[in-house]
Amino acid sequence: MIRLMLKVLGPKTFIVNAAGCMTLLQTYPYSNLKSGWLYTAFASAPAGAQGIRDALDSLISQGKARDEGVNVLVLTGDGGAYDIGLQATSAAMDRDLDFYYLCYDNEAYANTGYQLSGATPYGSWTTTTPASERNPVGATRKKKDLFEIWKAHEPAYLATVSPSHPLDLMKKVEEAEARSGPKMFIGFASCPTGMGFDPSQSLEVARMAVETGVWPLKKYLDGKVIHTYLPNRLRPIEDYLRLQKRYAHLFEPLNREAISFMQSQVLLYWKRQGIAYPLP
Ligand SMILES: Cc1ncc(C[n+]2csc(CCOP(=O)(O)OP(=O)(O)O)c2C)c(N)n1
Repeated sequence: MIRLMLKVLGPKTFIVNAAGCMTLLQTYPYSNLKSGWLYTAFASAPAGAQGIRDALDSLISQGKARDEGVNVLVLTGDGGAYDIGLQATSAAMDRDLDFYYLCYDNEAYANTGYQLSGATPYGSWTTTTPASERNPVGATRKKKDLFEIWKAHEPAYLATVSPSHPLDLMKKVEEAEARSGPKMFIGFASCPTGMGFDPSQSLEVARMAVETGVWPLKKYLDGKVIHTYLPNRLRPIEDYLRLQKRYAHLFEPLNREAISFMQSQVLLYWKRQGIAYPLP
């Protein structure tokens, strides 16, 4: 997703990163990116982005730097976006900061061993929600709806993306480019280590998240939410769950009740969008 995004935005993109797996893309003084990079404290990436944007604008207005159209991009995991950095993100959106934000959502605090985050869905194993006799489900809370939380701020652009749908992703970034203000992206991030599958299945897992309706592809602009990809019919949620070890406890022994609940939640989401998919 980062590669696709940077293909559109170009190397003149300054990345501001909070602690997480992607921090390891840069090990000072080495870099595998052409972009600039600022590593901030966990909760403050959007505040760091404000600093970079202001510094650039100030240098340009003083004639000390040429305006080369440098973009500022915040890159954080879901722990950073949904939880610890939510306040800083809200404030940056409130100030109408002109920046991009990619939350790569692997649905847990992955870098520290896959602990429960606000993005962890019901039924997922994490190291802090292990399935047990007392709690055979794993995580028992609903995933926070970050799209709706961000949407309430009315950012210039907001979209969900998936690496399994690269053209959808790139088109959205292109569309966002034409706008000034907060340009917010939430991307499904397959995590082989935490979710539990072979890395070669990463795209398959991401695609299945979309085809089961678990990960809707949508955008919000000019006051409207538009779904950018509608599966003809939904694949059963089991097809998605069975690919990942984090859901293995739901099948051994079979927990029909939990799986049916998860399926009903997916259908409910789409029903609320005005799309009545039949039970797959
Ligand atoms: C204030 C603070 N608390 C805890 C940590 C330890 N820490 C480093 S990365 C990380 C997990 C980040 O999770 P997420 O934002 O979901 O990104 P991911 O690890 O999934 O890439 C944590 C807890 C930290 N760096 N700073």
